[in-house]
Amino acid sequence: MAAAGGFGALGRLGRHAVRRAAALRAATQPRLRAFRVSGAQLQQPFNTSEEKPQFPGASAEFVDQLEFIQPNVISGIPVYRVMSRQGQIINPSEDPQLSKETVLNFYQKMTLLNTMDRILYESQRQGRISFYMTNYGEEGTHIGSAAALDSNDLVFGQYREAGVLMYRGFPLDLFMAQCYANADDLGKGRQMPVHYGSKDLNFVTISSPLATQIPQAAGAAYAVKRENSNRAVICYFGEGAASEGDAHAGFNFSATLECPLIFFCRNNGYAISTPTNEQYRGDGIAARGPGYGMLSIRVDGNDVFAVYNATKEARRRAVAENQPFLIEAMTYRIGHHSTSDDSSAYRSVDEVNYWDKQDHPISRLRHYMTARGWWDEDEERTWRKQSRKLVMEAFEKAERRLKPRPDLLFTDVYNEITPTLTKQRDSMWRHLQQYKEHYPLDLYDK
Ligand SMILES: Cc1ncc(C[n+]2csc(CCOP(=O)(O)OP(=O)(O)O)c2C)c(N)n1
Ligand SMILES: [Mg+2]
Repeated sequence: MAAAGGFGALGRLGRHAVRRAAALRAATQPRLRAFRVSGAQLQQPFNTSEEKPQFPGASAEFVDQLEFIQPNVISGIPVYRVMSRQGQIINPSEDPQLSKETVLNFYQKMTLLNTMDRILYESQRQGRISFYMTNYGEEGTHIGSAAALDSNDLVFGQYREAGVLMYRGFPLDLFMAQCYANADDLGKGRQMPVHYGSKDLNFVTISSPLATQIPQAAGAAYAVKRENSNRAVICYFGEGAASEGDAHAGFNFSATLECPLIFFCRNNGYAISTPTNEQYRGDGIAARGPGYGMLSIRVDGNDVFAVYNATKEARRRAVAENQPFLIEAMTYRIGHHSTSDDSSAYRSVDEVNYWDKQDHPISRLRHYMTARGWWDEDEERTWRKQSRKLVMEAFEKAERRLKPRPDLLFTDVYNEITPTLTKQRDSMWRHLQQYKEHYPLDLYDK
């Protein structure tokens, strides 16, 4: 209706008259927007009597010296942390004071993810699944951030955030079903391994093209704000994906539309073989926040409490004030990029070993727990055995399960299957009938 009325008016009055009328309306009507209006971003009042810049695009003073703005004037945005590498709380007022039960849950989720990664990685090496991506070294970013959200907050992931889904309660059976593309897979076997999704857990299905989730998350956060539903959206991405044009679109839309969105960048040092010093020339990803008018912070991603505190506060303010936040979590990708990569071709074993042995999110949390008498060697041994058993059981079950019925390939895009798809489906069945000796149809659901 509004669009039809608009075009009709355009025809009658002409484009300029419509623009003038709109400008007049805007100038004479009080601002009706219910949402936050940040003082810093308001234009300065229009006042031609003063010798000040009147450009609508910036609030600024004139200067009479030619000077370029230096990038990185402040050398290095600081890294917020709560715990030292030995798991000691540095500033007691920053201690989130989580209960023993909560901390043990963090630890168990981080280590379970690690165990699942080892088994699925090996399974790919043995040719049992087609592909895998490990999360080694980034467990703190997943669990710390996931724990700081409400369960109905919407998650957009990149692909290396399996711990977020695990924290939300996605069972091992479903992780395995997805990687095996078996009949229990929620995606019905249509995606590559690690492209998880769960409508029940508010986790949007992963898609391979980098950074597409960033503008989608901005759109979703805008919708959430319009619903006034007290929900936030979180969008995870790598420092490599942040170089995509889509990242700019997502950042700018969410800032200008004032959306309750947490941009969570996992800066793990590499985008496949591209190190960060070839990825960008500014001060990481956090430095881009001010350019978009976003509140930003850099945190130690290997400190699960620092990630938790930063995400919790960003989430609280994003919803209360309707504005996006940018968190850059500094971490290190200990594993290869994926099973299609061999990282020894572009980085040293010493470098990887440093992060694995001396600055690991799991050992840091374990130091913290041990110092409190919450965990010891015996408990560690028992849990390692128990978690391995849980993963192996799910793994064996997934491997035995049949594959999804082949004709599911044609469902779920349209509510009702279209004539063209019906033709293709029938032709597939004829083909399978004719050449059945070439297809292992007994491995598929009937
Ligand atoms: C549009 C697009 N370009 C390239 C790729 C290939 N690709 C997949 S992952 C990746 C690197 C991404 O690195 P980063 O965002 O830092 O995430 P990380 O893998 O380090 O977690 C690239 C180039 C892709 N999937 N999509
Ligand atoms: Mg990366």
